[in-house]
Amino acid sequence: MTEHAGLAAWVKEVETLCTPDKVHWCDGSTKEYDEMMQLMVASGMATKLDESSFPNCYLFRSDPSDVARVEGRTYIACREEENAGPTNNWIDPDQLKETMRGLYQGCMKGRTLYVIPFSMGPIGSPIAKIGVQISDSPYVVTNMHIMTRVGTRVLEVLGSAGEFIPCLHSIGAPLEPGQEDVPWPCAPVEKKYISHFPDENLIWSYGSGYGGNALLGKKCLALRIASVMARREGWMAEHMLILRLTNPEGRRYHIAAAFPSACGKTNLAMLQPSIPGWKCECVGDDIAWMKIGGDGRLHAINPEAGFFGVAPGTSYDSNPMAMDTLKSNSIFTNCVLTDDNKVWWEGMDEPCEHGIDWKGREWTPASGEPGAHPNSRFTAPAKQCPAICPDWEDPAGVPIDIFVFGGRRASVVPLVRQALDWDHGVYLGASATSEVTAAALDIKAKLRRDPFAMLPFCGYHMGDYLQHWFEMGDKLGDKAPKVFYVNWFRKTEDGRWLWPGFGENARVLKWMCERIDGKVDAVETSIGLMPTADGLDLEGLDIPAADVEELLRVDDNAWKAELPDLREFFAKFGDRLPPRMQAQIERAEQFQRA
Ligand code: SAT
Ligand code: MN
Repeated sequence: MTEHAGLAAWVKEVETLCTPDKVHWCDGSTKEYDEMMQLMVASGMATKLDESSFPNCYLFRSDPSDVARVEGRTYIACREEENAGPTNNWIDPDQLKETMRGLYQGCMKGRTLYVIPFSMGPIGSPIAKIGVQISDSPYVVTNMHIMTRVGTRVLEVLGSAGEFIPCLHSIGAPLEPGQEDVPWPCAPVEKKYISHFPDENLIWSYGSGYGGNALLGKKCLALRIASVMARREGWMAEHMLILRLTNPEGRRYHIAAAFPSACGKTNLAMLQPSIPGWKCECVGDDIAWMKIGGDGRLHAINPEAGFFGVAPGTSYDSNPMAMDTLKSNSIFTNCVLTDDNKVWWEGMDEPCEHGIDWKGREWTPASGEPGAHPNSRFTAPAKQCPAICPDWEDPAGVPIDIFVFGGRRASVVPLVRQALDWDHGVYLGASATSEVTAAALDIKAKLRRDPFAMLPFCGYHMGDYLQHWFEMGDKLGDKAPKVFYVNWFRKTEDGRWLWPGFGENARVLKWMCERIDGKVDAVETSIGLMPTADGLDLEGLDIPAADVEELLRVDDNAWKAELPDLREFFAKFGDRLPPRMQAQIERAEQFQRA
């Protein structure tokens, strides 16, 4: 319970509206977690995995309709439609609330209402924020235990009048007396709503029990609502991993990097450098909150406490650190259950001959469909990662030296380049583009523009967001991080990878560190500052000189061919496109005309 009158009143109000059978205040304890898991095993929602291979781990199978975020049902309900901008869905807040109140009416009948007090960021950190989620899903409670800091300590920090972000969630599946429950209750897609009311820091989610739709601390609070707060208050909430790189002399560099999905963000966050003497540690794999510190530099915290990672493709080969993290105390959703009660997914080191697929059907490799859903997930405590940075919970955060943007492009975009200056860096982040398919050549692939990897996560007008980036640069001045753009995914015309990726990406990060220390020269080109022929440390790497040349080649004609589409994309922002972005587009056009 709480001494906070505002919180108590809100919980009472929701209880009256949603009419649950019971109310449970979460204390965040291990006992609470274990009891809820036992409850879900008993009800058939969860399967306990083999205790010797996966201690304290559980598998869940969602409803086949409830497997990912629903961007089409996600709303930014600010007062003025204009302020949501062209990249968000908008509904008038009063109207949306009326619709949703209708849905919430009696929606927790037959269920328990859980009150989940949580902190995004180390409890008490000046960068952290407190949220309170109400949910009728025990699956959500256990995931929130891993992904955030839940419990009584949060209520203590909140005190009797502290500020919190109310996050209301229901799976939207009331139980009538005598009605039998299903393993994964949820509402049909046309009744799902993931709603944000940024003018009052409020989140209302209905109808889904999955991932970012339901774990409201993550994308809803830490990105959509926080991005609005950050702009208002002069800080940054970004869809970025955070890592610390230490060189052989012990000098530390902190990197924050944004990539669209399917570009190996989690792998980069847990990179194991191939070059001798260099060490990499993970601070966060998905979200960075950054504030200017007393030293004038930008300091970042990871607001989360766990990893909600895509399972398929994760293996000892691609990401041993993630594999070691998820070995215990983890939750798996929509993976294959093997005959010996372990989990499996496509791309794991060993093949699986027989098991139960994510839909609960018998499965073999001959079944003709993936056994694990492509968006199947692991929820694992960050502190279990062998590469976690010892300072990952430092309330002051880590000082960011370098921003990295990137995307997946088979052609045109070189392995690495440095922005000419801050404004050019903002232009690089804003023009980030990735192939939706893993097709061999760009011509066949569909390109998705995803500025700063924030397209589905920016809680206000993207044009204003770009302006906020420019203004942060003005505030930071010469203490601003240096900006780079990478592409690990270049291919030859016949589809061969040009760059080995994974641990070898440390060579590119090393070049960035040497650039900021002024240790290596760069070549100025029309698209930025490029490594010189011998700029990258390629020692011990078996790669043909011609491939390196191709990886670093600037094809002005190809760049020129992309500019009309980019201009069209930016035109969507209308008169909210910052003049400084306009100037960058014109600069690019001029260069490529010359
Ligand atoms: O489902 S989440 O939003 O938490 C993960 C993702 O889509 O990136
Ligand atoms: Mn993400």
